[in-house]
Amino acid sequence: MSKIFIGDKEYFPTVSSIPFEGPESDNPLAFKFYDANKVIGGKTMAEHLRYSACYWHTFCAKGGDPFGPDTQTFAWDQASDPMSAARQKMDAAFEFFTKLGVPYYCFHDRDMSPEGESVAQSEGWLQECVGWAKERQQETGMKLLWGTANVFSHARYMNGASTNPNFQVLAQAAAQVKAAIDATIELGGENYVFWGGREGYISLLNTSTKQEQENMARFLQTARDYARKQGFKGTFLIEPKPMEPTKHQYDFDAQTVIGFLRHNGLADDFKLNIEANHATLAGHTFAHELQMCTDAGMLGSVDANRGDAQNGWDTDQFPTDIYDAVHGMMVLLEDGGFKSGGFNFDAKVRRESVDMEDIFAGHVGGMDTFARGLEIAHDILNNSNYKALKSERYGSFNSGAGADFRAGKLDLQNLRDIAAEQGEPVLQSGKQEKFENLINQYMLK
Ligand code: XUL
Ligand code: CO
Repeated sequence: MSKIFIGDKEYFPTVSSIPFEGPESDNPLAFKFYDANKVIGGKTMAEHLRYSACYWHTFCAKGGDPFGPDTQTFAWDQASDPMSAARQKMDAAFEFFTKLGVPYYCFHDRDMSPEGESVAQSEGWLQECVGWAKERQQETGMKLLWGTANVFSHARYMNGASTNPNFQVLAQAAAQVKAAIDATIELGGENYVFWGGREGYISLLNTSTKQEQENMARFLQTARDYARKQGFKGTFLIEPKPMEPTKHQYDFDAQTVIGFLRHNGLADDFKLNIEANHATLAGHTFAHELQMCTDAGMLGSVDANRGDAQNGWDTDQFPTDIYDAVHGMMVLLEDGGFKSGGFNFDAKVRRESVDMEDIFAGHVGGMDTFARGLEIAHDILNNSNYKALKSERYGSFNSGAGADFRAGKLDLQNLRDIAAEQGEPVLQSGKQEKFENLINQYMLK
């Protein structure tokens, strides 16, 4: 087995580069469907899917839950001081990315670099880590899909960051966002993400929701203006989530966020980062949230994961549901695919998955799921009569009075007169069962 390691130690010695071996392979650490160079509809799988691994779940979270402490032990956490640990963690991370064969990664400031005792110390440490990351990106060819700031874990953010009732806390969040934007620019990041974290409320009794949302908009405008002035050309992304950690998050779902961005003059710079588990927490499907974004021309990127069908919190499991992947890929392909975004695995192995190899297995499964989803969705859209069936439902708008209505040529009196003249419309079947059967036919053939 050829050694791949960054720095002076190999952190995953039992795992080599993950090969593509095809669906007949029994090797759990081989791709069955993700063949990076396979061309589907003029683009390689790698170009379509733009896979990314995340720093936080993969190298920071260690299986702790509200009922018990960590179950997983990481070699890089044994270092004697926080900056040595950060450096070792980065070596492990880049070894992992390289062996897995993902082209992108994502991070929060505090995933990569520890919190200092002052704003200046935190900034200095982050800059040092960014310097190492830049070297490692050059060495491995890895690229940054997006950067972000963790303005939700520290105690000061318990009442929110940009929506905190205390201006001093908002300023602390701004300092972190500024440093994280600088880091993202330095590392050539293609996007910058804002996830609402604790931007929401627990009790309406003590909360001025109007002021908090105005402050959030002003904060985002200020961050955007700073980044653009510094030369950031990438896309800003908002990641909707309906609840958790606050009872009610302001960025509830895609349609809420799209309205907020348009209302606040942010729609030209911001798009959305859709997370599958957040979609289901909002009572939607993953495909619905993607569709709302593409309808608005605002689909930016995807946090790929899944929830648990029986419980109502953010379990961040690796995506394995092929049906969901097919539906999601159909929406994405109909929109022409990713522009600046990609599939970032915002997913973690289970608390009980304590072998170091398990993080490879989780990503391999997720990458295979969307690769197969891509193939099936492409087949449905290009070789079945799916699109024709769907557009037939709207055929009455293609000519005559229907087309005149679409063009804004009819007033309410005209519509009334048409209704009176035509009489009761013939019932037109929605044919849902035929649509569902068609998807299954292409999935199972
Ligand atoms: C939290 C979540 C975050 C964001 C980045 O639910 O998804 O990890 O993706 O802050
Ligand atoms: Co996420």
